[in-house]
Amino acid sequence: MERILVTGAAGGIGRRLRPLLRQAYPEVRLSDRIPVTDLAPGETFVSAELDDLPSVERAVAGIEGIVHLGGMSVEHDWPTILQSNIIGVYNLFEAARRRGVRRIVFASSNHAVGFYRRHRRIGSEVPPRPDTRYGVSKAFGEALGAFYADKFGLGVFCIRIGNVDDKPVDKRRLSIWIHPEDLCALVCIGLEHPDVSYNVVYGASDNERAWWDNAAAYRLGYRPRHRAEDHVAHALAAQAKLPPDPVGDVFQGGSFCSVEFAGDLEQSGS
Ligand code: 15L
Repeated sequence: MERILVTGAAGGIGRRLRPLLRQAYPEVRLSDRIPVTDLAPGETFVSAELDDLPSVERAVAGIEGIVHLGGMSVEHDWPTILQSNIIGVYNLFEAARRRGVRRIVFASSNHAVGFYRRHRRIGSEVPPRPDTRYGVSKAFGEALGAFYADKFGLGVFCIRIGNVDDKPVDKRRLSIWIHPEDLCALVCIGLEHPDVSYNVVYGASDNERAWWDNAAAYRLGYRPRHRAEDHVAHALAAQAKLPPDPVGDVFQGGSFCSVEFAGDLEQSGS
């Protein structure tokens, strides 16, 4: 693959992936609603509003594979989630179909399954248990990906990303952290691997405390190089400064679960 598009390139994950993707792909087109001005050789920028299909179609023209990081990356009010993560992701898949794109790597999130309890170890085939409107939108994106894969033959690779950072920043992140280099390795599998048709994997490094069985990624050759446990002292020291979260501490989604929570702690989740 020669020409890829990274949507949401101005965001935190986009900024971290750009230098790594440049090493793997000769032409990297970046899109965002915010201009990216620090372009490196091999990078170009095109402005795109995800809720405007013609502008998304212009952004994907001539592209072989898309890394879709765009949209709202945390919980927000419904009108915002609807525009950016429901209508926006539909426009992205539809534009890709119209323009003959071969692969989409969809940045899903652990918050699509955030209401699973921490004592459970879940694989990527479990039903969604979203913890937020944002998590619902990620489950929608995964379902839309399955539809475009099955109906139109697009290769779709959904990564339920944990938390991308240089180090895990608290106890929860020891279970779900992913180093940018490991995420880039997963993205490249999603764009390149011949067996990708519709796949869902977890975006996690080699984490001893993982809540996720990531066999689906390992089967495709994923071999993470980073281990959360190497940063355990840092993460637990940061955790010690945080207030307890009686709801969030029960569920994998953490504070995304506790915000607005009015459920029954015994009954909610799975
Ligand atoms: C996410 O999906 C968010 O995009 C990110 O900002 C983090 O909050 C992460 O999940 C997390 O669960 O730590």
